[in-house]
Amino acid sequence: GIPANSTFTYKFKLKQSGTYWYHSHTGFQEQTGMRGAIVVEAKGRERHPIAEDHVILLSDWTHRDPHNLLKLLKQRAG
Ligand SMILES: [Cu+2]
Repeated sequence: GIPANSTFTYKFKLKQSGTYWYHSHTGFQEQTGMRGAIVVEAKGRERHPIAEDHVILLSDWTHRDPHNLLKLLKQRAG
């Protein structure tokens, strides 16, 4: 985990380019919005001078506390 109000720089070799998403696997951080998009551009590939990419990340959302929501999911058959 990364403490609040601090940073961590990940270093790893990229094997391919593309559009991906990141998200947390800690607690319910993903469910409460700790997620986003990462665009990895191919090294050395020329970009089209006019083309522009726009990433749209869609998600469902609830204002319920995720801990309470999980309890409901595991207790009610439906
Ligand atoms: Cu995951």
